[in-house]
Amino acid sequence: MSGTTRSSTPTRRRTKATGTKASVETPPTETPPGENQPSEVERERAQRFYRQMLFIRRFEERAQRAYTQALIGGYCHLNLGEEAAIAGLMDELRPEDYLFTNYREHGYALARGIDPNAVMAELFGRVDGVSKGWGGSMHMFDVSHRLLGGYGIVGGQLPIATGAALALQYKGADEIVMCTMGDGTVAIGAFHESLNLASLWDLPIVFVIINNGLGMGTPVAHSSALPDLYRRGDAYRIESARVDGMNPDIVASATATAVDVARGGRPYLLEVVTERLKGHSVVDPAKYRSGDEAARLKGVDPVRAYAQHLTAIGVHDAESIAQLDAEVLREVDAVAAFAAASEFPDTSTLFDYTYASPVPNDSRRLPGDALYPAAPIVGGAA
Ligand SMILES: Cc1ncc(C[n+]2csc(CCOP(=O)(O)OP(=O)(O)O)c2C)c(N)n1
Ligand SMILES: [Mg+2]
Repeated sequence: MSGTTRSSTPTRRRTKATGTKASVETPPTETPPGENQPSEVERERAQRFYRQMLFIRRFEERAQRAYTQALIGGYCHLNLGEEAAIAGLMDELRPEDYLFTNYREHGYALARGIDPNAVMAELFGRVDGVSKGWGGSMHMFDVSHRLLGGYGIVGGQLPIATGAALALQYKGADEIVMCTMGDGTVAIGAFHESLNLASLWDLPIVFVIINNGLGMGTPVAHSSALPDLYRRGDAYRIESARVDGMNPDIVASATATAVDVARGGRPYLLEVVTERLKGHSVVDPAKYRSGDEAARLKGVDPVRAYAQHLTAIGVHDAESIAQLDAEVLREVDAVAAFAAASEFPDTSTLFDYTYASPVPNDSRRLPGDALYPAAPIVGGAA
């Protein structure tokens, strides 16, 4: 297991930009039994990571099943393959830090500590959901856990997250913002505007690119003129790095550095290289993938790889891994049952939380209502 060296958290300061440093880390080498045994703290963290990753995996598989049973509607994007990235990233945030992410967000909500019942109930569109059933898969929002969305517009979260970081700086707070996005997001204008301002204003924000190789069906090399996405930090004097996102220890170690920089008053750009094991959303059969690519993916699984690693270093064995899996599956079954038993919101409450305060000309049109109210016909029959 790779040790994570944490520098002590600096107080908020204005630091000079250090330029881009790329560090492509390699997976940790296995430790022969008896040598360099992990410390108790490392064991606990490894067990926490594994449980988290396994829970996300089983939760997402359950969501996929529920979708095919028409218990979930609308869009639904899963974190299958990104479990290690999520576990490592989220573990380095303090509870009071803020997270903005995109529509591929269930795992983040879970790792942030939101009740899994509320996450699944949101997918089912029920009143006990984290957004009261009105947001669905893409729009989870929970101020108490400092998850400020869930955005369906690619890149929509970036300017808002940057503004939140400005607010924190303005207040002199010690909190930071983390804003995650996909590889397909870096060509959006808001990416450049946000990074530019974050650097000019020394904002306490970590931008994270979850590079799963694809924006829907488009490979990175076809969408980005500079496929080394972390190097886009250069254009804005933002320190950056690329890490292997298939191992939570490596992700956590890189995140610790990024978070320290942000808490010190400079933005950071972290590219986390991971895999999307299934289609873009649950209804995408991913036919654009070649046979070779599909075969390669069968051999890639961060959850399985971490289980093997933990078995090799003596943190788990085959029996404890199987027991844990059974336990998690039971929990996820209970979560799905909770969601199915929750009520649908009443349509009369549909607009209650659209705006924080009343807005003139607020449209209250329901599906089926006329787009424009019928205008009186001048000179028409009475
Ligand atoms: C502004 C905008 N353009 C296009 C879309 C349609 N769209 C939804 S997801 C997506 C791909 C984004 O890929 P990436 O940023 O890599 O995230 P991933 O889905 O891989 O997590 C696109 C083009 C959108 N939602 N918003
Ligand atoms: Mg992508």
